[in-house]
Amino acid sequence: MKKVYVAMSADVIHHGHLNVINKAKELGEVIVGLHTDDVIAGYFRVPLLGYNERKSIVENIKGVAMVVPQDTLDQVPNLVKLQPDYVVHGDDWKEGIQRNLRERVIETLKQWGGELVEVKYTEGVSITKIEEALSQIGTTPQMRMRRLKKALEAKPLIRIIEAHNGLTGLIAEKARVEQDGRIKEFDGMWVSSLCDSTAKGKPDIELVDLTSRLNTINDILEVTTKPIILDGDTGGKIEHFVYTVKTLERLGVSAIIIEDKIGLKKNSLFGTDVSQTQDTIENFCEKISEGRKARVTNDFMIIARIESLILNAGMEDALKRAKAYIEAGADGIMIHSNRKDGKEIVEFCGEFQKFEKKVPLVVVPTSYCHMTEAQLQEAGANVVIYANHLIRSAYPAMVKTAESILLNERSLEADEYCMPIKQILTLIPGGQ
Ligand code: SPV
Ligand code: MG
Repeated sequence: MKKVYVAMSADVIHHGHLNVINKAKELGEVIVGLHTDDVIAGYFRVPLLGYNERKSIVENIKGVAMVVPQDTLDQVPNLVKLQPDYVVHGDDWKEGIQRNLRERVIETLKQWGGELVEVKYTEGVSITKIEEALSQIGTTPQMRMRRLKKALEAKPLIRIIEAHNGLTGLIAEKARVEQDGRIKEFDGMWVSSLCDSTAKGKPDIELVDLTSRLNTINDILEVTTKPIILDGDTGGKIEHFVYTVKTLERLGVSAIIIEDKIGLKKNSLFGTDVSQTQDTIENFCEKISEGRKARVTNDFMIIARIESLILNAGMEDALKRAKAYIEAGADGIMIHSNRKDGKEIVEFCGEFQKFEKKVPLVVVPTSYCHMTEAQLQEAGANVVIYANHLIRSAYPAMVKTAESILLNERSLEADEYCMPIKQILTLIPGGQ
């Protein structure tokens, strides 16, 4: 019996997959190389189904003899191991990044006289269309909440961007670029206290109360499906925090990050220019553990944010607190810094890697914005939050337009800064 190799993701199974498998079946015994979760997450998006779930579906397709993990996009390592007589693939990989992969397959097969067989791409199947349809259906609070933990399991680093209303939520949901054959998207949204307050014309001092923050969250929930991380400021009084946890979990928010400060909270990026007080380790640990007890599922995450570096309390204090907060049950740690060089963040991340008990590590590269995601991942970060960039880019653009109208006493000159009327009318579908 000839050996036939077929690589696939099989996250959303459709008749195109079956066409390829049927062709492969005619040629011999079919071995499916199933892309692992991190391959799909790295090149596309976090898979809807995990590897084992996808494996058991594919194993049960008639004609599939075996499923093996395909842990790179490149099939060559598996081909060398299995030495199949045939590789079967859709004929849609002759262009773009896939072209290179195709050539490598052909070259490798030559070593033992193997052959690439291409099946005509199945017309009418569009993963993008299927995805659009799925996003039209929407999500449930439970499904959305889980997506953050799933993304953390599937990817070494996830990227989050701030959203402070429905429109910025839609940008976070839909922004998508393709680069070197990889699809890049944000994995979720950060509802920043700074941006939520600023959008309401108020200072970032816990003045915007929970009810108002929940209105913002609700506007975002209504038009998006990606996970939400709430900037929970200090979390307030412990007695109040337990209610906040229950409310957020019920809504389908995935995580709250609370910072270890008490008294009148000011924004961390002021550093020591304003007076701010750090909470005691004991009190903050109690807040974390009471929050943990209040939640109904394990899917909701309580992430502890350490302000020691912001308040000049030192690296040792930051590390001591990280250990204590993890012991108290924190599902993640956020380390913040307002230094421009990023060195203390890299140092903290390095020490954090040595901990026996580890949880996902969150960083917010606002001050040290020269650092790339690759560098932060290399340092040991698992979540990177772009915490204020949509409001910071929108505000100057809006001021420029307003000033242009004042100067010219008409809007003609400002028109070039504005999107065409036709485009704004159809930006949000369903208005016609
Ligand atoms: C926020 O976005 O509100 C934050 C992060 O808390 S920072 O502004 O950097 O303190
Ligand atoms: Mg904040």
